[in-house]
Amino acid sequence: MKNLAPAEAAALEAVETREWLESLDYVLQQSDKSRTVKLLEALTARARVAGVRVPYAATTPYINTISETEQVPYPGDREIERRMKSLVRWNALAMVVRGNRESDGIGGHISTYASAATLYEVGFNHFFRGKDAGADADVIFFQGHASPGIYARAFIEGRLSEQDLVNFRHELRQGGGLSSYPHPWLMPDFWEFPTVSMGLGPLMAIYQARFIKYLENRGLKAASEQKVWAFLGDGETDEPEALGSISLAAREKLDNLIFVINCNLQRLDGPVRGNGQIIQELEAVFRGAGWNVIKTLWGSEWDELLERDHEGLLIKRMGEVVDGEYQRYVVEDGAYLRKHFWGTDPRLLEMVRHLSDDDLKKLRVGGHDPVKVFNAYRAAVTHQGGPTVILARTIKGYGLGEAGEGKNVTHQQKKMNERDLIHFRDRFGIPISDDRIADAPFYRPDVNSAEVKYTAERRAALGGAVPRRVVAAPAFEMPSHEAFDEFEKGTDGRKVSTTSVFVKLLAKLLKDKNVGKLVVPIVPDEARTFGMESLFRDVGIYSSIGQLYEPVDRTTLLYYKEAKDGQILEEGITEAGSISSWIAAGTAYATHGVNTIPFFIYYSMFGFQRVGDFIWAAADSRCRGFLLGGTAGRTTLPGEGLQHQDGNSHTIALSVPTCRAYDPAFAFELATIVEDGIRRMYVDDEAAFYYLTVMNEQYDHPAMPDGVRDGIIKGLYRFKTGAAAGVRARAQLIGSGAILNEVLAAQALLEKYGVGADVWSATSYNELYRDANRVERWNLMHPAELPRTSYVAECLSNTPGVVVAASDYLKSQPGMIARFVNKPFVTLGTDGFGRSEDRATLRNFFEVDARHIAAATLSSLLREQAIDGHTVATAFKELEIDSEKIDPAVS
Ligand SMILES: Cc1ncc(C[n+]2csc(CCOP(=O)(O)OP(=O)(O)O)c2C)c(N)n1
Ligand SMILES: [Mg+2]
Repeated sequence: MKNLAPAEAAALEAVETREWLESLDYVLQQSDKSRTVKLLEALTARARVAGVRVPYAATTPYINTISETEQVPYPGDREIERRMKSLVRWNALAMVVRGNRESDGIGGHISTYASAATLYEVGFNHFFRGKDAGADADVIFFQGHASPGIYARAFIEGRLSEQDLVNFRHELRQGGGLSSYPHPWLMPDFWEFPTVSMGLGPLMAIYQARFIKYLENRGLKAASEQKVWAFLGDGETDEPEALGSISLAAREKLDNLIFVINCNLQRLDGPVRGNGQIIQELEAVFRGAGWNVIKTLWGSEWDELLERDHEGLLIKRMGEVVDGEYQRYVVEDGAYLRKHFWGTDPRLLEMVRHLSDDDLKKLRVGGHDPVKVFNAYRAAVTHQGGPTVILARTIKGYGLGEAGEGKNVTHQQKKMNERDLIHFRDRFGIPISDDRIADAPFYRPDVNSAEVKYTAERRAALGGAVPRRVVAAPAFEMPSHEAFDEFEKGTDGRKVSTTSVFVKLLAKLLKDKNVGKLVVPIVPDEARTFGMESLFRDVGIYSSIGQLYEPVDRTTLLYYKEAKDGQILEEGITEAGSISSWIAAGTAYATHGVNTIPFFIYYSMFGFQRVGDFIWAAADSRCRGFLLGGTAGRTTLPGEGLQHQDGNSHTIALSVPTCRAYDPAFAFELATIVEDGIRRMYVDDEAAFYYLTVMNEQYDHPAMPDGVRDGIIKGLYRFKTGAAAGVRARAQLIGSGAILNEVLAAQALLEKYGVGADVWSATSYNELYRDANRVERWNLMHPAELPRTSYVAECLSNTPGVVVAASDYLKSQPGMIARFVNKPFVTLGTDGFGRSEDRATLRNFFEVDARHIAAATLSSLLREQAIDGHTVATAFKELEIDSEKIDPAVS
């Protein structure tokens, strides 16, 4: 054709195109679809060899992925389901409207659920499996702001009372209320997973799906049909956590995972992508990552139009309208649609000539059509070999009409006047009379009504109510004390770090006959940092496909062993992913009825301050387990400098109510805390988890003194008594973690200046503070009764001399307990930015070495006039204290 005249060439091209298409039609008729795919692949490959650059298309046309011809008919009773859905819509709306009338500003959301109602109802009626389905029960992350709809359904099902709905967002009323969002902490029989800090849900869902495969591959859970459903907003996908691990889901072939993204094209302030198309953007991202992407964009009314779209004009038009414009169509009438959507081409206008403006307005989007949603879900649950994402197009505030449908303010809409309520009632056929409508009464059909009976039958067939949190873990047998015993004997002069003590303890627990299988070690590419590589060989690294290669270090003792039943979750460099695995494992006692005990060890600086919000969600989830902040301590980690040296984590840990944080110094302390922690979490069922900082300084560990077990757990015990006779003054020195050794050295220094000091180990300032607060509060509330004494006051108040406390963390750590001890109290700590330096220099810089501890003690004693100025001046000189040195806290 190269040498032909243009007209001739065009004619020939048309013939050629037709022939190719006819060939394709023939193949489509004769063979199944896979044959077509193979042919197209072969053609593409041949073209590539010939140097043709076939353009890469990450997206498909802006139409439904599942064509009408692929659909199966809807299996349910459409009419009953529609009525039920309308009632759920109404009660959800009434709950928020009434709540805000009664107490202005109480909040709640109407428009999110209004957009998602069909997505949920199809799930409830046909897919979501409840707890009675046993191992097959689904795991569902509900979109947090859709909670009113989930409550409204539970109300109609008879699981919640009218009073519960009245008490939405009034949790402190008599009998309790409904929490604003999914919070297992506040509604432990209802919600399973907190989702409302946006982005956390999707990431936790991915790791939950992966953890299910881990449990199944390790024989801790029967192989199942269980699915993890994560419902999220399109705006939410801007959170890096939401999309951050989608490649893992594809790599791990998580066909038990389904994301449903409610694409109402809006977020809080306005359109998600006014000038673009969020759905196409998400399709590209998920397809690129290897997900099965199902777009559900158009309702059944469009099928006939698309069928007549022989020239592809409609598809083209659908694909060129930006989201801001699509949003506009929601608020405009049919005439506007005719002019602006269809009117761009006379042939398009012709296609809809037979439709009235009203008809045009009634062409639904896919996420509001149960048939389309059902078929999308069906395709998702039967898809094998990878995760599925459903991009369901919906309308924010669907049905609210003037009160907010499609409007930018709709997310915040909480109030509706009588006219709006009447409009909504009429649109959804709610049987409430004119004279009552203004009060927005709840409406629950009779238990014998078709809606309630149908719904109950559907739920019974699918394994019972959803959502429901049930704890059905089997009885727990404590590990044998032998696993901890060794650490109580001390290291006999051998210098080891608390990190290696932990790793040794972990190895012992992994071998324990009671808990060995249940231990889940989790590490984000730091195993070698913590000396854990011996575990690679011993218990293997989990890999869903085993090991397809011979590891480079195969001949060495500690080779990199990946196995299908491997026990270690080596997550790679993702603290967010690792903590999500930790949450999945730490809540498995409820989600899966398995008492897994997760130990997540990481660089301590990259824990609370990097993934703190996940830790908060873990607490909300009633998560159990151990977090180990490795390489901890601002001055104990040398060299790494400002971004790595952690002096903060204990302070942040205090803010998490169910977190018990410890800074142990000695092997026996660590072993005692872990043993007690396992008992309290797994035997006594306490809803708590543990945070332990472990350090990499090596030193000798003494044997466990008698009678200190209780003090270790409570947070303080006297480790060593100082000289009492023949001394000029007395003092109480407190240390924790590696700094306890500096305190012990300071004790020796102080003896030279005639000061006899006792040395205390503070394993947990946070626990001491909580106890003291509890006691102080009791005393405040009971002014006429004998006051109680806090544990820390019991320990220290009647001891002689001043108190000096030093740690590798902020001064506020010991500072928290100072006011409960009726004595002069000096706190030393590491406020400020870290530095790359060696340990001794760092401790001098932050003034937490033995010299500064001794100097601070003498200084405090002088102020108390318990020692003479000359001795202190001499000591300062001999200890080389630079009184004018810069303040590390502000340098
Ligand atoms: C981490 C976080 N940041 C901000 C918010 C506040 N917020 C709640 S809903 C919302 C908009 C949600 O938009 P989208 O995800 O599209 O959900 P939709 O309601 O449209 O379904 C925002 C910003 C939050 N809950 N979490
Ligand atoms: Mg949205």
